[in-house]
Amino acid sequence: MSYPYQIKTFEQYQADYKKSIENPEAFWSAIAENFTWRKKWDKTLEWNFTEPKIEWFKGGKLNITENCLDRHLEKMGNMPAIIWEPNDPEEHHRVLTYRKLYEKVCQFAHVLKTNGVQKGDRVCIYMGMIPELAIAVLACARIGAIHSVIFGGFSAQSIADRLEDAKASFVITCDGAFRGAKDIPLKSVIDDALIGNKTVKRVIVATRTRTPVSMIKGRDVWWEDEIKNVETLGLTDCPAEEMDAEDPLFILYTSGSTGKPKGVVHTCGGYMVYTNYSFVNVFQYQPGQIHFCTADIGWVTGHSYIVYGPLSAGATTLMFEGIPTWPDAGRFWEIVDKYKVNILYTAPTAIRSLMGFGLGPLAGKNLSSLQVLGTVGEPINEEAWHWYDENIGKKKCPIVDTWWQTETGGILISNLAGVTPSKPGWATLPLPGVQVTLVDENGKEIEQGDADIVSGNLCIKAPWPGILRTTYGDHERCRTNYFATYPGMYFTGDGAMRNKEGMYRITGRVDDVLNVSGHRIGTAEVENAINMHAGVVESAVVGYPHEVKGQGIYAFVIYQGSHGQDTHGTGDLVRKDITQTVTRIIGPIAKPDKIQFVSGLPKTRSGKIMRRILRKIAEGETDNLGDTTTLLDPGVVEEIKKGRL
Ligand code: 6R9
Repeated sequence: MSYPYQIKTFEQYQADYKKSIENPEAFWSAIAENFTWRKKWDKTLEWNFTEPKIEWFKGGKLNITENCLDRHLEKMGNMPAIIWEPNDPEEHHRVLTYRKLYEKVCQFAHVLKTNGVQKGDRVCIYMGMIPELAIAVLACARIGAIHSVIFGGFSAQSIADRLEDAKASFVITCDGAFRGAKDIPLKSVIDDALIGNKTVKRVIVATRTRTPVSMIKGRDVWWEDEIKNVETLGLTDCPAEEMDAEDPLFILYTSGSTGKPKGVVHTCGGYMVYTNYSFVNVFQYQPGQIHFCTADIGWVTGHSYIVYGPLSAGATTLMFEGIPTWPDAGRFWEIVDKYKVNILYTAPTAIRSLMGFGLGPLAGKNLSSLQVLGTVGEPINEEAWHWYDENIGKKKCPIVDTWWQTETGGILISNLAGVTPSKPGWATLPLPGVQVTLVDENGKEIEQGDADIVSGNLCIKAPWPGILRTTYGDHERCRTNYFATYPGMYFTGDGAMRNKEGMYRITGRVDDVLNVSGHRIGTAEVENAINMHAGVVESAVVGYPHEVKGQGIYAFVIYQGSHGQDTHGTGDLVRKDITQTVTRIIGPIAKPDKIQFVSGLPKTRSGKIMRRILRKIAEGETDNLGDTTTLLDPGVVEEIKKGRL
């Protein structure tokens, strides 16, 4: 494959950026020409950010899997598409060539069809990181079913909420998943999630861990049996469904500042073009290179940079089932060495956690294949950046700091590896087609003037092809969440700084969303879960700086337990109960790191919790709480300060 739209020099970046802003339609339609379309689009872009309504490649017909699979078969059928490294290093790895992956996707697409899945149906996928997960995703896309992948760490309750919101009629899962020393009973979690569910007709279960499962007659079938069945029927090639460019491709649930997670919807045409374009340019992918993105496919990073971006570019993508610290903290480096990985894309939290093990785990690992390093998910602190640069990249690999979101589909702000300048801690410049700006609280754009650095709320002024189109089943929520705060702009929820060169440094969320180990968690979600505990009267949750996770979760809880539990001294039992409740309702990723019992929360006279004060206390800045005179009971602040953990 060649990528005529791959930017090679800084000057070209500047020229392309200019072109993309002056005439976005001409710019993106020239890029879209490089893909396989059943029918070309009539209109490249139609949009307004008021409703909002965004349509890219309007009238175009395609199937994304023809771009990820079929078009590579003739010349690259024997090239590895997916290399899979199992959790247990002793187990044999698997390689799926483009030909093999194509066959497996077609076969499983037939399984979906024979089980009654139709175009437009929502299929929930809850699996571990095995090749069958990627196969399931692509098989859905092949027949036009809308996949919604749920990360294996979410609880039955979280899954139930998502199944209901998506009105999913099918579930694909595994008996269990291996993650480090753990064996997670996925099917059993699904069984719990399905209690009371009215929409799911069938559950397809792939075998992985041999954990005992209960298969419900008439509802549950084994993946392997179904494959045998389509083999017996002689079903091999499966023609791809013709999709409209604006037909939904997938739903991915993500946390916001209020309420339950929302289902971000991406569509076929724009998402394909944008993930491919950003993959090829940010990582400067060269044919034959091995790309290792360490994310889970349950997050957007896995969707865009393990599956769709790399495969649409004919790349070799490495998929890892396990975790960075098992069986020891040298696992990533062992994988890099074993497969001669060229591009490593991971999260700051993983880097910080591995830094903590020192250089021992690197001993004897040959990392000389590495050419490009990347980070994503949260701001990277300079110490971690330099450790990554010196010890992993040996100072010869550009590091791309890629800022983006579930809603953006692909990377929006990042340096391009070795092509545009990098700066530790800075995501740097927007990609072509991305019109970034900073605004103040009133939505007024901030001018740079003579200032070295300005800061504000990060917004985007015009659509790029990968932008979300709606939130599933609730378009109004999409409008109010992203397009109403600053009319005429997409508001990211992040704050950022900009320097004279026009580079951006993301400082973190400015709304009530936490970022724990690169995972987005809404404070309201955690509070609702804590409040489910019978003894809890009220709670407030804020983030605080955490050495490894980036942010930790600090909960202030008013507790009125029965049978005389002591919450003020050693209320550790109660803490454990509350933690268990959160794990049940959301999943282990949302567990509070600290729970402080309080007798009251700082509230305004109108009853609003003043989180600003709690945040400061959690951060340890107790001397500088600002104005507390508007509080209903200023005395409560003194008590909370004293009891700080
Ligand atoms: C891709 C992904 C999005 C939020 C985003 C921001 C934070 C992501 C970042 C970053 C600083 C980076 N974030 N990349 N912050 N520098 N390079 O992570 O999507 O899970 O939706 O999270 O993550 O706060 O708003 P998602």
